[in-house]
Amino acid sequence: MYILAKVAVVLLISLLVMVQGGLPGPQVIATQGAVWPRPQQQNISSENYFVLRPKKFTFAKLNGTETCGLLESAFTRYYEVLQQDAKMTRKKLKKIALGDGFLGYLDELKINLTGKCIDAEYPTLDMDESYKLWVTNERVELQAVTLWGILRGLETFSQLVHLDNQESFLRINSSTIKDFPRYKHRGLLIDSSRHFLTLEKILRTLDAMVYNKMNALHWHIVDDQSFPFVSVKFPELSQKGAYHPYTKVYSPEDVKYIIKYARVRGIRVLPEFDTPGHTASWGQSHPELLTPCEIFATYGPMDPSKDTTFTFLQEFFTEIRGVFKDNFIHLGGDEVDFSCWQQSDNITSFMKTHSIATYEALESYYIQKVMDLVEKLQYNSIVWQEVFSNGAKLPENTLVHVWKRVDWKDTLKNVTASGKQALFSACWYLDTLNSGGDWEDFYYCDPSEFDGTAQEEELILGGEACMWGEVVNDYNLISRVWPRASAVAEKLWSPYSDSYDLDEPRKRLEEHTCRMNRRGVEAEPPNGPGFCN
Ligand code: CP6
Repeated sequence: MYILAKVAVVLLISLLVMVQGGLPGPQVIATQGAVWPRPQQQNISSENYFVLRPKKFTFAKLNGTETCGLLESAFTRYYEVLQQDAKMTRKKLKKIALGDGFLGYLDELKINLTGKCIDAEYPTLDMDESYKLWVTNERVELQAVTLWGILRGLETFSQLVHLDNQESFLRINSSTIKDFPRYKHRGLLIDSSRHFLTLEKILRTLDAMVYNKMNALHWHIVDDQSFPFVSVKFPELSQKGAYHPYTKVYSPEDVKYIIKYARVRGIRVLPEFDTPGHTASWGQSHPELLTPCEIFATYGPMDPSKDTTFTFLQEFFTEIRGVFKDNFIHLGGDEVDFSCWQQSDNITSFMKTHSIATYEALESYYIQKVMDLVEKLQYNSIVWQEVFSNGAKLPENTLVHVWKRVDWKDTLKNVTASGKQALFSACWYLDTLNSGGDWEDFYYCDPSEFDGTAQEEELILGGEACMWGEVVNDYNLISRVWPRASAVAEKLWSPYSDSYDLDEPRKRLEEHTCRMNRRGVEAEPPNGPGFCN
């Protein structure tokens, strides 16, 4: 009996292996021609399709559509993407008979930009990124009011194009898409202070952001460890504060290049000059800015008791205003260590004469002055949540950036209940690593899931995935961020979903990751074993 059972089991297993064709298949079968992040409304046929002939294909402006360099360069970029995709087709099979559902060749996409095309324009928090896309028998057209909407629509169009099952031609299924973002601020934080990141990796990061419809690069450019930003007015800041005064710095040309590269792709660049804490590198050349700590003979946070601190910052941010043209700047304000202020007799007497009772109030005094001076420079401020919880009086359009994981729902409630606008990052830390599949943790977390009224929920403008740089440099930046940040990108763009079943996004992310790989982004596999075409 026992032997018989054994034989049966062996036979059964061999049968299974034969049916399987020997190799176990990939665990997650990728979708084909699915869009990431998922559009708000989409109707994509699985049977009816067009064939795109890459060499013949053009973007054709509808009568009346204005053009400008930004639009033309976007056409060039996406034309290149299609040529790249075309390289996957197997030439031998080109003459394959086209089956049922073939609707014809798709040789042009009509571009209908109903608004203006302006090369000098910068993307803003309030830009309109909505678009409509028809790829049907009646109409093959991309329509948007703004250039930014056209850019998002071109990305979607390029993702619909995929290799057919026989890998012989580029296929695009008959589709109708109406799309717009759920949140207007969809950001990624990179940290170039803990490790220097080269221009090249920052540009690749911007490319990947485009593929994920992210629109804000939060550049945590300086911190305690290094000051790579080259100031024209205060060159000593990077000369003394960078890891290397010539090779590990961002020259004014580098910064300009990054901002322009981002701008033409519809991405805002928001620098963070984090103060009064996290400022040790400023002290390498300007120790007078920092509070001397009496006990350890070191330096602490910026010294709020001296007027010269603020005159310096006034001059510094005046230069910054001319470089970073977005309406927002991130002023930090997080994790201020009060111990040094506590030790300082000078600070103690300053607090007495100004009737400042607590260190929280002292930080508020400091940051309010900084917010006031950047407001005079026509900047709106973004600040980390401590600035809010310490009770600082925030100017009208200040955004409070919620980053602490503990009690984040309460924090969002408190911020929005007080009428302040918020950005969310609390569960989107890319530096916390879980083996494989941890994009799902990011995906399960949704900023709207706090106990707020509809009006309070409206005050959440979006969020950011955060790639802090303590253990991340040029060599692992891209693969650590992507495709994990893609999960955040979809939370911020696509309609709300409370489903615990991630089967659908899992397959789509599998395809999206392969697509990013093809486009030169070294994204890591999100779902365990598998392969890309
Ligand atoms: N650096 C700065 C950091 C962090 C913050 N500010 C940080 C703190 C905790 C975690 C991750 C990052 N590395 N300047 C807090 C906003 Cl878990």
